[in-house]
Amino acid sequence: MPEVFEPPKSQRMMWPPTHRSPFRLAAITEVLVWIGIVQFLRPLEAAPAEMSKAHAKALQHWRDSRFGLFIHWGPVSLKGTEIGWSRGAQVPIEDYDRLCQQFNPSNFNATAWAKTAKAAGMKYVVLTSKHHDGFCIWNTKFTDYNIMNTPFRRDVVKELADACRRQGLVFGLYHSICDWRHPDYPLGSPGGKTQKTTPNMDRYSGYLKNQLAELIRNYRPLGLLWFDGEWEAPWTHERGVDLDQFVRSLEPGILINNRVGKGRAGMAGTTSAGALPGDFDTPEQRIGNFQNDRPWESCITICRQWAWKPNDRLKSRKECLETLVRTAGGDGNLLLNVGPMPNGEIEARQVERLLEIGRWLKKNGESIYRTRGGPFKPGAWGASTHKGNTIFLHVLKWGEGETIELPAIEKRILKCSLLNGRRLHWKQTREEVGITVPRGSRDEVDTIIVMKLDGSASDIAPIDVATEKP
Ligand code: FHN
Repeated sequence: MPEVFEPPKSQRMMWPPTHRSPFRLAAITEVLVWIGIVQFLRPLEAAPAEMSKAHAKALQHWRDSRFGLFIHWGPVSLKGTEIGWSRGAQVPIEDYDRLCQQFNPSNFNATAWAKTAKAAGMKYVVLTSKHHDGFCIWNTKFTDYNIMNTPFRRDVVKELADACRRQGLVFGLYHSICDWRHPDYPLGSPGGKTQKTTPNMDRYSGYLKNQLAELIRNYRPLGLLWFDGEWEAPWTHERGVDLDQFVRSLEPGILINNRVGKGRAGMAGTTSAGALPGDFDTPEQRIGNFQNDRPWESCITICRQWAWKPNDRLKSRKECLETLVRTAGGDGNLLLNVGPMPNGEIEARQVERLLEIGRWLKKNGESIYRTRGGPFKPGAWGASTHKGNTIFLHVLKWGEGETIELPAIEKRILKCSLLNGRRLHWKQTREEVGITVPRGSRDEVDTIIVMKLDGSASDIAPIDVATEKP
């Protein structure tokens, strides 16, 4: 039975300062009831075979999805500064922690967010449940520093989880292991550079597990837990292994990223040998390198900041599409981030950018969804994806001529055409493949060539393509 830890009253984040109940019996009763609920709701232990089947199915669906929406949101949006990192830096700690008293995103509409994600061609959504600043955007029993104690008083996690389910999207949560506000977590703001006076990491780990159990049980099915904030000293490999096992015991099919452990290689996001791997690697603010022996997902902001920032630089349609194509071409997923405004809306120009991507995917999605990366590895020329006996060439940059020349492949090419069906002239020798696309038939961003083979494209070993333009 997972430990249910109720921090002593003095440790609970009381906000706003509330009348302390004289009825301690009520508090004890509440804990006992909660223990009873946890015990009752605890799922029957899934046999390892069932666990692996549910998990393998979830991982394949996630991998086939290729594209998801990341959302960094909280009271800090009122300031327009970076979530977590601006606490005690650009924004004094006391001011930052009081922002929740003004947080009232009255235009928040979970259905609108979920419909935007769906229209963007995204198949899953990952929302920050708690970032490094400790603010909890759901109705948690384990701290008063949460959304229910703001003027808004609505459970954002519940509303978005329900909306995603109605739109057929997998719902996931980003959850920060580090917590620069919680008195038991040893490090504090700014940026983990200060020491708490009376830390208690074991007690904090109990708090972390209690909240994760709450999120898994109250908002199921939770498809994915995107851990972060694991890089600081208080978190250890052993705590990661324990947390990974704890979460999977509660939700056998859940996906967990590699940031549950201590093996992430910085922003490259790959997992060091021997480290706790989680289910996928997590390159950040960059397109991951070609890697088809382990799932990975690039998390990248549509602007520059993770949380809302007025007049932030918005990535162009071309940049977003190229990022998606190169990520899929590397055999990875793209988790594209928006930072909603303090009124609860996603900025209109960000919504429009997402809808532009969705319109592109409506037309070209067969070259992205349910594909694997390669066999021609990404390069200056572009990238390739494949499915069955088809290779999709995504030509992003052309040379002088009208012919793209690629290294030879051992499968025989049966046909080359554009995605719109227009047949193309091609030649195949033992040395190379050449495909001619008249200038007038090219796309300004991504010219997609469909190459049909006499066998499965996945039989072809990944091929490096000369880095100069074709
Ligand atoms: O510190 C966080 C940052 O705020 C953001 O949440 C990104 C998203 O993956 N992760 C951390 C930086 O690596």
